[in-house]
Amino acid sequence: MSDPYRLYYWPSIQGRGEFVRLILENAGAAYVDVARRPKSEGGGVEALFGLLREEPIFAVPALVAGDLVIAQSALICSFLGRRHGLAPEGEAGRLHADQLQLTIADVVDEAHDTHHPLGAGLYYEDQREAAAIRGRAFAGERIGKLLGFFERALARGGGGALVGEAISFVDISLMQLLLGLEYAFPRGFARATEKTPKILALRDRVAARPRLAAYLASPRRIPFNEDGIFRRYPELDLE
Ligand SMILES: N[C@@H](CCC(=O)N[C@@H](CS)C(=O)NCC(=O)O)C(=O)O
Repeated sequence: MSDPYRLYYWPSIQGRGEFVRLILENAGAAYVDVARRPKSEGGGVEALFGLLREEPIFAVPALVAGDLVIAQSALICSFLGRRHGLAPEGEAGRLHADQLQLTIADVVDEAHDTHHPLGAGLYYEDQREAAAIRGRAFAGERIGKLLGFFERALARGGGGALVGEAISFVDISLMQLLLGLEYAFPRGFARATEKTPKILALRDRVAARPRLAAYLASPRRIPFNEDGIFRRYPELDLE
C-alpha cells in the first residue's frame, strides 16, 4: 500500500485547502491533514512553515503524494481527480475541467478580496470602507455574473455535470464555492441563484454523495468562520 497523501494547509479554516480535502474525501483516499496533527507528531503550523522553507512553494495548500510535491489548489484538485476517477476522459474534457477549476479559483480570489481589497497583509479593520464598496459590488453584480456563467456551462452539457456525464473534481469544487458564497453573502447569493436552479440542484446532488455527506456532517469539516476566505460580514453583502 502506498503512503497516505499529506495535505499541508492551515488547521483552523476551510479556505483553499477545503477544495483539496473534498476531493480526497470523495475519493476515500487516505490522507494526513498535517497541520491538524499535534506538533509532537510532526504536525502544527510549524510543519507548514517547514515545507515552505524546503520546497519551491509560495503558499499552501500543498499536497505531498509520494515523491511529488504539488501546490496551487486548482492543480492539486485536477491531479487528484485524474488519479481517482474523478476527471473527464480525453484531452478536451480535461482541459475544459481545468479551465473551469481555474475560474473557480479566480472567484475564490475575488471573494477573498472583498474583505481584503487594499492588501492581504493589512487587518480587515484597516480597510473596512474599501471592503464595503468592494463587497457590495461583488454581492450585487459579480456573484450573479459568475454564477450565471456556471449555470450556462452546466446547461451546455445537459445539466448532469459540468464536463461530460459524470461528476468530476470540478463539480465538487463548484459545490464548495456555492456553499462558501451562500455563507458569506446570503442576500447576494439568494438573489443571484434565483436564476441558477441547475447549479443549485447539482450542488445538492454532489453534497448527497455518501462519502461527501458523511464528511460534511463530521468533525473533520471545519465550520465556516471569519478567519477563512468566505467570511460573513453583513456590511459586505447586499442591504
Ligand atoms: N493560487 C493559490 C493561492 C494560495 C494562497 O494564497 N494561499 C494562502 C492561504 S489560502 C496563503 O497561504 N497565502 C500566503 C501569502 O499569500 O503570502 C491557490 O489557489 O492555491
